[in-house]
Amino acid sequence: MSKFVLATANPGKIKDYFELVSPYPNIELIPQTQLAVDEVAETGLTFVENALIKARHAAQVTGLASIGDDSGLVVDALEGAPGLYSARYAGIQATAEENIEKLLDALAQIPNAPRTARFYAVVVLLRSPLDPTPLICEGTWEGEILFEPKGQNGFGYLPIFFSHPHQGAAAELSLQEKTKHSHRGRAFIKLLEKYTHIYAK
Ligand code: ITT
Repeated sequence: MSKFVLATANPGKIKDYFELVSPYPNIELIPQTQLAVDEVAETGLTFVENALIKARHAAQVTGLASIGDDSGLVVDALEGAPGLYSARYAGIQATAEENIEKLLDALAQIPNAPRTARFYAVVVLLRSPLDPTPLICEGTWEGEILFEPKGQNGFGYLPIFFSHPHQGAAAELSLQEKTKHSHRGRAFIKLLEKYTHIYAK
């Protein structure tokens, strides 16, 4: 049995990971919120730096191996914004609705803006806080920004994301469909394969 603290406080991410790990009975993920791990400042300038900061902090506080995730929505017409700042695009305490409104407004200011975008995730695995060889995998999910929100499922920017693999609005997908093709799903499955190959022999 391999046990990891999941270094996120985002309930939407936690649901995704529980779904993704469900076919693997030998992997146990414990959300950091159940282990009294506080949130750490995300001071990195790249997704990978922030994922490592979160994973290192959770490993340090709990003494467990950890999995960290940093992710966001990258919109081509906005030069990659909201990107690294997706969670706090409309302010530190911004709701998903406020972030969506700001993004749609920003795109509306650009005449004939291309709507292409992608979700991006980096997932890292640390065996200890000072692990010098973290496992690092990334995943993307290609799509386009809709003109208005559609669907009720999931979290964050899903209601304005048209998923190319599904040809539909991402917030209309079931959790199973979403995780199969999402940035997080692709990154995490690669990470599990790498982990099994390197450590779990
Ligand atoms: P943790 O740092 O505790 O993990 P967070 O929400 O702050 O939670 P990030 O800094 O990685 O995490 O921000 C990612 C943001 O990008 C997230 O809050 C959403 O707004 C958006 N996002 C990432 N993955 C998403 C997904 O699968 N569906 C919808 N929105 C997503």
